[in-house]
Amino acid sequence: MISKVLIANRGEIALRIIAACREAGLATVSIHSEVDRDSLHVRLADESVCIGPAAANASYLNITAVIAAAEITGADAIHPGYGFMAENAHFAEIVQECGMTWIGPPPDAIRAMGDKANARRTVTARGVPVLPGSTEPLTSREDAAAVAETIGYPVILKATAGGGGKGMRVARDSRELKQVFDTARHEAEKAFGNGDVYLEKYLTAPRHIEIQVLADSQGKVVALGERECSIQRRHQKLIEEAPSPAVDAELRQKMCDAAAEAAAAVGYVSAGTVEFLYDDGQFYFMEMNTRIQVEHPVTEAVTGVDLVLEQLRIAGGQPMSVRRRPRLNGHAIEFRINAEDPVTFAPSPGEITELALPGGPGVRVDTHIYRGYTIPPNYDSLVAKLIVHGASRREAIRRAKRALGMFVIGGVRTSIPLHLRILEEPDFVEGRLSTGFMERFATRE
Ligand code: MV4
Repeated sequence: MISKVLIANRGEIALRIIAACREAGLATVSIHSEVDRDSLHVRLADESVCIGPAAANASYLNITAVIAAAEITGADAIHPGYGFMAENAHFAEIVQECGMTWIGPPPDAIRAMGDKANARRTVTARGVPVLPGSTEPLTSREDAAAVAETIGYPVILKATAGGGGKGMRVARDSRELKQVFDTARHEAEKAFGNGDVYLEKYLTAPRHIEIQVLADSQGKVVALGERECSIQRRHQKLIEEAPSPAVDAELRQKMCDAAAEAAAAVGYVSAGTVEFLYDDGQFYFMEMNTRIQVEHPVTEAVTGVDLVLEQLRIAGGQPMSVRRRPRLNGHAIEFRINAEDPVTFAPSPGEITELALPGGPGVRVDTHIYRGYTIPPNYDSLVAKLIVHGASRREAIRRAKRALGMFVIGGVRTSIPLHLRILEEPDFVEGRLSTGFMERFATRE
């Protein structure tokens, strides 16, 4: 059992974890950098420790400082949130070696999924569909060209140690493949300290559909349905929804079974997400995110499951409270509200001079900002998540327009106007989504 949780994060997710700890009757410790002294996660936790300067490397990513904060305050568990050290298997091991509970998956499961080529091989062995491609890292341009000839162009080179869109290169023919092979290897080596790359058939306009899973230490794995996350720009998601307009009950069952197999294949425990590409009736495993995700609330809305509370239960050794895959209730959509220019996407940090949050039926806002708060330039630009829930997708869209129209954030530019424009887009309204949506949307004006 655990009794005091240190939250190794900041922003809205730190508040979300504090909320779950309160529900579970657990004490909370927050950590903060020097620029985050006036943050709500500091005020709302039972205790808080300053762990270093603004730069994330010196504070939220400083293992020694985070562990020391836990030791000093007597925390017996650490929740990493998302980003920062959430998928750092080395950190997870240190937490455990220090006698504390890691509120997340086993370090070996993080590692198994962190190596993308290994993840591909591991899930394939369990019958999970993957795109045609190489099963071992490519050794040379000739090796790459030979694999590409057998599967056909276009192909995509991906870094074995990559993920989330970093270190990828598309080749439409053998000439392009020869050109990008060395670049891809060099980039992977520079970005991840590992130059291994593998190759897959490239889909030009797929949907990104992911499955939420929960697994407990009793060996139970439950898939909680999908989220459609196709609306993204430069691998930053903007809008996520559950269920996906493209998924019917039969496909959902197949994808949930595949996701549960993928999780079981690596001995997964805790909340996780299995990402698939979907195109023309077929789905293919892409990668598994071994953390709670930004967009988890849309799954909470349609399943009624408190995913962070389940993470706490599971980490404490209790069985999850979910017996089988929940029936989905209605439709939920999340809008990420960033402090950035809605046209250029340039960050727009600064003081929040005015704030009015929407509410009412079917509206949830997860945010850490308040009037008078200054958004520092050092971290990501997410300032709020609006989650709307309705009986149907149409009702959710109506509620989104109402809530975004009543959302007041003064002093910084935000993505609210962009979301209102997307909501008027016929392709969005009709659910005709793909990872190319934002490009089409941006270049048509
Ligand atoms: C792909 C792909 C098309 N074909 N793999 C991007 C993030 C990383 N997880 C994998 N990604 C992709 N892999 C094959 N074989 C297209 C993407 C991709 C993408 C995926 C999901 C959401 C947005 C995306 C935007 C561009 C490319």
